[in-house]
Amino acid sequence: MDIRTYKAPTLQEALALVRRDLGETASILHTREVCGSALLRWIPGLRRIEVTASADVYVPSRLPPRHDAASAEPLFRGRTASPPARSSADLAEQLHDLQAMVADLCASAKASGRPDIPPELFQLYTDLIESEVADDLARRLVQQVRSQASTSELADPLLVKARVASMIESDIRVTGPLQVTPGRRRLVALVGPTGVGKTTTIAKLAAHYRLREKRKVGLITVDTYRIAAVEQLRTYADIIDLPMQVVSSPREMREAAARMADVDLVLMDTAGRSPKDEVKIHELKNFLAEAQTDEVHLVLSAVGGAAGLERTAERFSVVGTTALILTKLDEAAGLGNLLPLLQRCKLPLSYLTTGQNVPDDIEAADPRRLVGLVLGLSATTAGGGARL
Ligand SMILES: Nc1nc2c(ncn2[C@@H]2O[C@H](COP(=O)(O)OP(=O)(O)OP(=O)(O)O)[C@@H](O)[C@H]2O)c(=O)[nH]1
Ligand SMILES: [Mg+2]
Repeated sequence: MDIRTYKAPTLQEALALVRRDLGETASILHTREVCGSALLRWIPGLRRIEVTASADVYVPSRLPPRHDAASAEPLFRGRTASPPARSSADLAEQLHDLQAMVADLCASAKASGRPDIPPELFQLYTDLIESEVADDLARRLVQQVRSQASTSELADPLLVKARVASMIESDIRVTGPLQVTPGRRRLVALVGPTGVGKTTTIAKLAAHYRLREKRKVGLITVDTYRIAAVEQLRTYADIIDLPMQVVSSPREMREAAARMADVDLVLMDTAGRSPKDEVKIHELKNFLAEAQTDEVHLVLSAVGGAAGLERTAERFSVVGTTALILTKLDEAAGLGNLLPLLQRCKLPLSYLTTGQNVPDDIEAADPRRLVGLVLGLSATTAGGGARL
């Protein structure tokens, strides 16, 4: 289904764009005020109204009828000025129109073969769409809620949201934080595409386990492809006061791992790899095999939508991935498009990261917290979720 968003300085202008593109019969699914940040909202001219609309979905349209210039009546007259008194004949006529629209809606949903959206769950449907949940999945969730919830539950938007949250939650598997036991070395590697936050996440984990948990932590990097990459990790190793080994061949890896025999937690940083580059991914596999890693966490960024994430997870699976870390949740526009990945990916989630701050912006993955973020029920700020 084609769902589009339009932004303009005023609602009227945004609605005019909808009309121009999608025609008079388009349905308005959602309107909201958007702005870069809370601070910018107060700067005149930066306030924008976003309208989500579709010409495909047929719902009683919220698009107000076009007004002739001659009539010069403002749009949404009822909200800005006192509504004129209506006769009971007017009201009866409106009621009749509404009933006809609902009947049309049901008929068109049946004709299209798609399950219709019950009016009491339409708000849930538009909320899911606004959270970037794909249309098919949003409809499926709505149907599931409808079949499971009692009539009284359906009448309460909060209960409805809680039910859909628990339905999504039940599909998300998590590992819990890394289990680090003194005297039993655990070797954990982070792998993934370039720039997703592997090194930063290693620094967050290293700082947490060394400074807060008082464990012996060591770092190994096999990212010798960029000079800056080694320096980046070395800077963190110096600040946190950790031993660090730089490895440039699988043979050196075995020696480096042996030198860290008395460390409780070895965190291994790797070079970012394109999921399409099978040769480099195979090379990575050889490094990890020599190190005899206990865990390999695939790091994926939530920024830029979920398109391709499942394929990326599949491509990296050959190196023996055991868990999934989702980064940059703070930067992602909507997280609903992560749901197919979370539902279908075989890897359990280990950590979520929500910013650039080391060591604060990381939390052990928690299904409830993640679903809260996806559905916009909690903020992606430090302290928003359970810390490590
Ligand atoms: N907003 C945000 N930025 C992050 C997060 N995690 C990492 N970054 C930023 O992402 C950028 C890349 O981070 P790196 O840790 O260097 O990424 P990498 O995966 O090691 O990159 P390569 O080694 O080049 O593959 C840096 O600017 C980080 O500060 C996060 O959770 N949120
Ligand atoms: Mg890196």
